[in-house]
Amino acid sequence: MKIKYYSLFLLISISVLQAKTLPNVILMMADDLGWGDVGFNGNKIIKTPHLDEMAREGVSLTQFYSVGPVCSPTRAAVLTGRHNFRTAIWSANTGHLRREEITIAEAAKSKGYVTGHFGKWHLGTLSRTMSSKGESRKPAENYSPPWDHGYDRSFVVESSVSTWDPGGKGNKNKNPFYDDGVPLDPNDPDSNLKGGAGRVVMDRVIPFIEKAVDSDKPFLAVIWFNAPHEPIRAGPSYLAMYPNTGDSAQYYGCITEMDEQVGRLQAKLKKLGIYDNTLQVFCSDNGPEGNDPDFGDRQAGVTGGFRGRKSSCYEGGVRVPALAVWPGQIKAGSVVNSAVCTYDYMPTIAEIMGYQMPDQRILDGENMLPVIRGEADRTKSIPFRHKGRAWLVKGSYKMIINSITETKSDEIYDLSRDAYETENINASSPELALAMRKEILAFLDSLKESYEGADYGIEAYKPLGEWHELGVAPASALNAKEKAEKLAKREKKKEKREKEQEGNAE
Ligand SMILES: [Ca+2]
Repeated sequence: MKIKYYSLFLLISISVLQAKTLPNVILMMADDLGWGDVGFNGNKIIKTPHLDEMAREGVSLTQFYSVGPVCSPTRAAVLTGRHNFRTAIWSANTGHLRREEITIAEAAKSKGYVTGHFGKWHLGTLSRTMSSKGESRKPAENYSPPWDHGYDRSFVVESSVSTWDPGGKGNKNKNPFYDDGVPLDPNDPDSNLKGGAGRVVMDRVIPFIEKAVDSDKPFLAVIWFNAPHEPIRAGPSYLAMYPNTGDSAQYYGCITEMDEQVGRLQAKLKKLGIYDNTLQVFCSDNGPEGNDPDFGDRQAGVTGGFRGRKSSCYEGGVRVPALAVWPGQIKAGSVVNSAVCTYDYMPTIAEIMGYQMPDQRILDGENMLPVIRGEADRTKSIPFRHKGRAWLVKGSYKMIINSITETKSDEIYDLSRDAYETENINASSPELALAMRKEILAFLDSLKESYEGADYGIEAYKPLGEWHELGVAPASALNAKEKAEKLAKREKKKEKREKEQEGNAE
């Protein structure tokens, strides 16, 4: 008996010791930030000095894929290491992170980490009775808050909020911030929801980190900033940094506000003496919103020349600005041009923390450490699926398809010499086309199996939501009249928002 107790004691001692030496992990993400919207990717207008400094202290990742070309899909990939269709998230504001998925927060928690999520959530509703998107979002069905997914601490908002005064205007607000599950009233003087959205979020991150350090525990902090997603607004001091740029100053200013908070975090990590023992990754969740901007547009994001923007399967939709810092582990000032993506977070974190998945479920990424250290190239292809298209990045090639059976419109680009996707080499590469198509179709089958619950080991699993076959509209797809009504409603909303933004700009 004594021996048993002794072994148990030894085991606990070892795990405490391991937990102490394990690195902290901070995953930051901007919302709709274009590849070309940061100084470290060559932007000459937008001031991002702190992100640029991080790139100098770590690695700049020039071919980083968000995976989703819109919000929720990428966020599902970040937390699970799996494509969003596996958890029945078809696009932004549809479906939710299913309870049966294993998140990076759950993995970290099981290894002794304290876990926190800050900023946007976008993976389900935060209340069973209310959604920022109204009744049609089915809040009871899609209730799936961070506190049900392995987070000890959360300060989150269901969907996008203004990048300035993000708390909204009052109690009619259907999209409040939830502080550990409790909705906040922006009119409460103690709610601290005024000013820059970056600061509002970072004011919650920093005490979380200080507390973790005090309790001698490693932490995982996931920080999903609101900038520069609509409603795009910047405060007076940030607007003043961008004279003579018209409405674009709002866009530039909200990015600089976020950057300032990234800098504040860096200073805090250094002051706490944990900077060296912390892996930090920063990326965006998809390409920039809107059309190619004219001078003075509020949606002023740039892709750095890549084709397409938010929602697109082309590089401008999914290739996003990214960097990683981990002093002593990642070479300062390095640049890695090999592909990495948000699917890779789960395998990377598992490697760092010594976490083993409890089952054989498919992970779509790989441990990114050898790649971002410049020691090896990626080994796995990166598969994508959004709406009517599926695509694959395999080595330097990228294939895009929009039908299971029809191959006429297939596209292949050689990204090593044609990163802007101007020359479709599909017709002249029959063997490559065959191999890549086969891989994409196998991926689509595997998505469907996961959607049906094959990974969960639950007998007769009943998935919510209807499967979306490539090239076939789901049976419940809106008819023409419904579509027209929905479009008109959206236009009206957009006009109203633009009016509000004009009002705010005055
Ligand atoms: Ca987004």
